[in-house]
Amino acid sequence: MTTLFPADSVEVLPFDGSAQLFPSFFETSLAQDYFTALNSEVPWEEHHLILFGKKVPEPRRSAWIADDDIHYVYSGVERTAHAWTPSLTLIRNAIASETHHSFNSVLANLYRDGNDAMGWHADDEPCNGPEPVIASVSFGAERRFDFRHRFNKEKVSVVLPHGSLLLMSGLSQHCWQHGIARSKKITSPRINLTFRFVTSTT
Ligand SMILES: O=C(O)CCC(=O)C(=O)O
Ligand SMILES: [Mn+2]
Repeated sequence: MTTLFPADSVEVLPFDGSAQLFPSFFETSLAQDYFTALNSEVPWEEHHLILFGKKVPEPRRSAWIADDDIHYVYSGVERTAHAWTPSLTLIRNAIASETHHSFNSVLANLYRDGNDAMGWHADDEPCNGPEPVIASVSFGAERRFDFRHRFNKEKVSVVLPHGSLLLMSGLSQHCWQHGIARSKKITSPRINLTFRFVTSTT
């Protein structure tokens, strides 16, 4: 059997699911071109979350991009899906052909600097299916990605390099939560794309 994967990959999770890191999935200069293109192509939005009954802005910019027939309800609100941009289409195609998985949507996140973050969560909504396959691509500043086991609280961390792919699958969303912590040391932006295959929730 031939594998289309780049030779060097590492398994990040010790058990209960898989998170396979391909540190240089895209070579540096292509990754830089994608960062620049995505920064201007993606319709970055400020979203809000309800924290202790108060509406607060999320500490990052984001945008939801999906195929035409996909509707997605997030916290009771239908999230408006944007159209695929040229770079997002190229990246989706590259990832689909290398991983042999298909993706019909992507959540794009822009962390402007180390003050932007993402809290502990798992991508385990029913629309993601029973064992979601999530392909997470990173461009720009390196950030630490933390996993925390839901039941025994074991922690595992990995730094996500510019141009890397983290492929999460199996029980990873059921048994582990993940997040990106704030870091005062980070002064430059990072773009993250999490490709998913979702079933419509409306
Ligand atoms: O920025 C990251 O690496 C994580 C993003 C993430 O977990 C998500 O979009 O669900
Ligand atoms: Mn996530």
